[in-house]
Amino acid sequence: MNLDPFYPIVDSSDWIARLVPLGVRLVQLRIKDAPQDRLRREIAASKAVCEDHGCQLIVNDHWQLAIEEGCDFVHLGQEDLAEADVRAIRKAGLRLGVSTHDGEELETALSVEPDYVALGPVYPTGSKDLKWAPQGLDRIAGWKRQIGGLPLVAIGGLTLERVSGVFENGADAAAVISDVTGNPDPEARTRAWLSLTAQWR
Ligand code: 3NM
Repeated sequence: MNLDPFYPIVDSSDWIARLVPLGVRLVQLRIKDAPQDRLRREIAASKAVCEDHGCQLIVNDHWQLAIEEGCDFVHLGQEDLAEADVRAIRKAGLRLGVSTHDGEELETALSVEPDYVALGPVYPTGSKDLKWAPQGLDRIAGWKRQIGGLPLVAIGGLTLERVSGVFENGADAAAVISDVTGNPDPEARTRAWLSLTAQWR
């Protein structure tokens, strides 16, 4: 499976409607706490936009709703993975990406035969509280050696200026929140990411 190298993560279908039409081919909807009915609406609206634009939607955490809404890809952190029914996810035909931060988590992730593994935080991030120190670029190369052909997603503190390093060290995709949605001009920043990452597509 091929992942697009530019993997923005957003927290609403409004963001998806704003950014996906610019040419984004891979996006994650990551909504932490919200009532079920709102989550369902957000997932359905995101899916509709992504379908219209040939973009792969990946739903974070809410795998039951993702199945019910007919989505085909979910992302789980380790805690969510521990509680999730991976067989039900697979039975429904969904693909699965898993977060990892250390060797033990990588083993756990690999045990469910994921469709990609994410490694973070590559650099310091203000978007998520994490107990792990920044991993650095060497760690990306080490992860890639271990997982071989399985796609590797780098995440955490990535910016347009820094991102080349993750690809040079073996990452297949760069997941990013604040450098895009925290930018004063998110549309222009998205276009710049698309243009720079085209070389790794
Ligand atoms: N997961 P930004 S780091 C959601 O290391 C997330 O697992 C991480 O946001 C991990 O691009 C992170 O703003 C936040 O640093 C990424």
